[in-house]
Amino acid sequence: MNEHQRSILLHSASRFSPPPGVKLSYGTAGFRADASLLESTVFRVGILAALRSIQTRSVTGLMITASHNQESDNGVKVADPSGGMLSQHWEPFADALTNAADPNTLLQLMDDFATKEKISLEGAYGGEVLLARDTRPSGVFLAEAAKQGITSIMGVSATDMGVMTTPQLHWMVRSRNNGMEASEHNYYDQLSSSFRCLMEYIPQGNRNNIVNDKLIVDGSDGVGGEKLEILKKMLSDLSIDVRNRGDGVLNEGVGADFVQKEKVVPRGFGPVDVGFRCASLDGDADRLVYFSIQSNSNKIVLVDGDKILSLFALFIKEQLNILTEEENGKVNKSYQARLGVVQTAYANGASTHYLKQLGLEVVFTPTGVKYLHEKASEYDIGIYFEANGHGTILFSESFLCWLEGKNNELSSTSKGSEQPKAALRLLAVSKLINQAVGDSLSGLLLVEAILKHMGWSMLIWNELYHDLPSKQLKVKVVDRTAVSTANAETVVVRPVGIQDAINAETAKYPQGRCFIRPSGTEDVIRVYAEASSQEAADSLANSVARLVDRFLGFNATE
Ligand code: NG1
Ligand code: ZN
Repeated sequence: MNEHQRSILLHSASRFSPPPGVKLSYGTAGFRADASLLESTVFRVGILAALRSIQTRSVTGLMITASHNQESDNGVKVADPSGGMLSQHWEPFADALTNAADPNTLLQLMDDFATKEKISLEGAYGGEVLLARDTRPSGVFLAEAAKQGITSIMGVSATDMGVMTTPQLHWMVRSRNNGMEASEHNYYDQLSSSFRCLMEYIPQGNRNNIVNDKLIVDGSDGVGGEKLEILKKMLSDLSIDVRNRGDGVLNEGVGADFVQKEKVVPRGFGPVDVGFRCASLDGDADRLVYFSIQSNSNKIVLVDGDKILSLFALFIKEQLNILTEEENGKVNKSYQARLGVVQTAYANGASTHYLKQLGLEVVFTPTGVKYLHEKASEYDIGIYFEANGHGTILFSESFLCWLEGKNNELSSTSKGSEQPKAALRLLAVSKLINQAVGDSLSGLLLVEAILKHMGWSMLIWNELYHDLPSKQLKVKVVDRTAVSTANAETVVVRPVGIQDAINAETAKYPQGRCFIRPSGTEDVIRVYAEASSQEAADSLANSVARLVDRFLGFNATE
């Protein structure tokens, strides 16, 4: 790098010293920690996002959020030019950059990386980073640090989008790089118009059956509630009551993570809501779960990411079947779209069984949307979801091209038949669903559209299959990196011996399944157990948590 660039960086980096003794790592959701520890990290991630923009000659994104974590935490992650997560081969550089002890070490790292990755630091290319934050108060000073980091790279500008949901920012990055307009209004416009298109093609028979009761949404007191308020004004076929719009404490007793893990009624909901369709978003609105409230109880019936995935898969399969159905005595075989479903070990066993029995190809990846997203992109239509409600649908360019062509051909030759409608529905889904990243707002509109299409209540949807009872626990350990896993996190390879002990415990329970893995976002080992009854799942999870403590806990002797 030239002297001018060097002096700009030395000057700005000296104002953002890393807190002593803190080592952070770019996990499944970027860097996360108590907000007070993050200023220098966010500054340095600003630098990283700028370098990535220069290297790819494209717009990148920087999002400041700690999603479902408590309000005092914050985090930062980079959106790649595709709108997806930062390319994995940049993660070690992110770690090294954030943990560099002083400005000179930082510059040396940058020099080495820039040479290796052929990134010009001479200001020759005008890069751009879109920057946004969730509603956490700490986001304000962290966004300033990010701007300083981005603009300390010559030729790169920071465009502050203000308060956005994580998926909105990813959508904007993707749209900008596809040469499309990418304002917040464009986002609402695309979602609402594709939703209207799906409404238009609801089968005649189901029109009278329309599910017209209102939907109540828990905004987790985060950014999702206020954005949904804007979006809902653009929809005429849907009545939405938004609760927890930001007047209470973010993620405290509310939100998708709370609802999915605790399975109890979130704050702001009560007995008057019994019988209604309810949904919860998380703090940055990239997760979505549905639920209904049981009468005379604070328990909920949870309709999680696995069931949203099943609903989407069912609908898409139905449209594909219509498109390839026999017409005039011959099967339309012009395009065999590969439809794939991607899950993680957290997917309820009953959902996997259901999807396979529909004849779908189901594959597994480790936890973390970057893995699911990558796998899903191998299909013409790849649907992925984590049980916690994070997921989306990806369409291949070649399939969308074929669909456009099919639509043009059919609209002239088969007017009024179901085939052109199926093509239009799939095209509308590809526009409604956020293909950059899981998005609770677009996911919610797709769920609502499909329920109306099917003429289903939430009760019928929930009956697609019955979840096996499950239990999740977390165990604090001395060093979570002591655990390493294989086979999409279903088998522990280190520490030696623990997997045999888990197997022996699991074998005691009918339909038992259990695995452990180190969390990528918290300093804990997570335990997941499934069995034929809730008592059995609880008991299996507890026994395995004790095993984890014995092998890795603070009193472990090995
Ligand atoms: P970790 O902390 O690695 O389990 C959690 C979620 C992931 C993913 C990330 C990112 C569970 C069990 N894990 O990761 O699925 O969503 O956060 O937000 O829900
Ligand atoms: Zn989130």
